[in-house]
Amino acid sequence: MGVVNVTPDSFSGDGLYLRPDAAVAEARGMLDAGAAIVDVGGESTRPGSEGVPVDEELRRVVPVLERLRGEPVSIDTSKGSVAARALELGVELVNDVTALRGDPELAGVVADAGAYLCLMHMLGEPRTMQVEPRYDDVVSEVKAFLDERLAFAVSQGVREELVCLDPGIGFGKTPAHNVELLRRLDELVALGRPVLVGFSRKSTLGKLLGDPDARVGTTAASVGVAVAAYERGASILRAHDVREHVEALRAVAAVLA
Ligand code: HH2
Repeated sequence: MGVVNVTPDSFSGDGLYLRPDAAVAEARGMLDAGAAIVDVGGESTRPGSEGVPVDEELRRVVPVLERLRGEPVSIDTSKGSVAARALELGVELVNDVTALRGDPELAGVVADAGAYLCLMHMLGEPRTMQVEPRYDDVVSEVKAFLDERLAFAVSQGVREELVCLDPGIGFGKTPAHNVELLRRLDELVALGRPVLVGFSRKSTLGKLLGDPDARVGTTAASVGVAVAAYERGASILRAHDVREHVEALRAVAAVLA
């Protein structure tokens, strides 16, 4: 899954704000490089971010989605009205970092469209999530949360076979929590749904390499953890540097085959 941020403030610094043609070129490049889908987002969820009004989010993503019609696209949104417009424009998957806790309309929108849905774990909300996150056992708690949100989605009419689950790397987690989630990813895979992992460029990677103030991680570190996630059963890797991830994962898949 290639990341296409149509935002002025994404943590990874790749925001393609108000330049739909640049965002579309980026997305097409990712698909050419082997991405199975591109994830278009108009609201940054980086630690400390405040969220954007619906009109602004639509203004950012709609021109991009219009130009990408016919391509495999997901929409990174928590808003029912943004998802509804995106689905009209042919989007296949709704990627909701709130796991249907943000907007009560979203579940119905996804269910009515018969769309794929990603449910992600987040402790708290982006504005505050990195303020001393605490767990007794991060993996068990994330697993219980995802299990409950999956049951909720199904109760709202979303078909279980269309749902994937995501531990939410960096969303209310310390580097130790993020590493533990990846180390024990098999416990989340045991929920029986495809698992998506988004570790690409996240600050934990820079911290693992020795910079306590790191805000982003390198491409090499991102690829390394993507390979580790794949080996532990992840089905979808969300990445900014698609070509490097595809090359690494293809090679690893050949070794593991
Ligand atoms: N991470 C980000 C955004 N959306 N969605 C899922 N399912 N999983 C993730 O790990 C995830 C996500 C944050 O990364 P990015 O989109 O690059 O940054 P920003 O939110 O600042 O635009």
